[in-house]
Amino acid sequence: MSAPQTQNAPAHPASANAVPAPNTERKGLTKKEIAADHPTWCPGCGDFSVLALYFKMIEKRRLEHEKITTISGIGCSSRFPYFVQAHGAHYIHGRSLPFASGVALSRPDLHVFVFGGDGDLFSIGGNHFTHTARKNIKLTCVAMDNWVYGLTKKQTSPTSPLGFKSKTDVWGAVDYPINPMKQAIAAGATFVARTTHSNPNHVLQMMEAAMDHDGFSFIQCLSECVEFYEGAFDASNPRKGGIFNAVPTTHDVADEVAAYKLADAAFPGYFGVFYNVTKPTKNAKEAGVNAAAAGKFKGLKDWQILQKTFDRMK
Ligand SMILES: Cc1ncc(C[n+]2csc(CCOP(=O)(O)OP(=O)(O)O)c2C)c(N)n1
Ligand code: SF4
Ligand SMILES: [Mg+2]
Repeated sequence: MSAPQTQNAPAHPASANAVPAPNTERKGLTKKEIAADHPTWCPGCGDFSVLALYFKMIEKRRLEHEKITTISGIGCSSRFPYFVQAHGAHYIHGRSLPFASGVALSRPDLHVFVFGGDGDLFSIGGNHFTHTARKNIKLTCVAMDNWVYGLTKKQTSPTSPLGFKSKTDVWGAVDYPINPMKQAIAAGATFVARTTHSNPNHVLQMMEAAMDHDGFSFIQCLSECVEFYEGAFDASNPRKGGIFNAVPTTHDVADEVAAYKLADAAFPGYFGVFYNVTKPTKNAKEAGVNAAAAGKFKGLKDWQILQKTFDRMK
């Protein structure tokens, strides 16, 4: 039986991390209050759209500054946290996910968002992507995929198509690109969705659904680099003569093989939720381990627990 594509699987009962509750006491934040520095992206860059929709989601869901964290690596897209007036970190290239995992596991009251580029998440950070997904750590990871290294001025990225001419492949890329959707499904991500900067309502819908998911949620968001890969995504944009194919309503989001088949469609492919299942998160499992350990050491001070541990090692 197929489920509606935007329907979220119910939260796991043992979940340690909650979806941030909408703030009902304080005045909701406005875009003006959430926006920090003026974005330094090139005029027309797709990244503006992703940022605008993130602001919109914070406004719409009445999230508080202190209940979200925005984390990134390095790249044009990874400048993201600079532009958000909330807690966050612009971390090391490719290392946003391990940093974000630490935040998510130690602060169950927050929702952690990671924004990164195709190079950041799938080249230097590819290993971290796989392991964060398989551990099902509750956070949302948005890959702002422009099929190129933008910040460093046009090198081939892991998602650049065959034949793409860049500074590292002057005669055209010869390496087969990776497919982020297949990569995420195969790695064990429990929520996998695809969207594009040129469809703002859809970006917002996917971000909200990802945030509501209890587990590792991944969104591939096509985000055009107008400077180094102009027109890359025209075939997916009806305003440029392309076609925006929504995931068929008959698609079963709990069917991993069906999700993989959707991911295999040739560009422009499909947009929407490909995969959405509920599995215990690492957050919930670790909380269980911690609670069991705390029960054993009831009434003891921290130094006494430490002493006991050292004594056991003798
Ligand atoms: C450890 C390390 N290696 C390489 C770099 C150089 N570098 C910075 S950003 C980047 C790639 C950016 O591409 P992507 O992640 O796709 O982001 P975009 O700029 O396209 O948004 C590279 C190779 C770096 N800053 N640190
Ligand atoms: S170089 Fe490309 S990705 Fe970077 S800000 Fe400019 S348009 Fe955007
Ligand atoms: Mg890129």
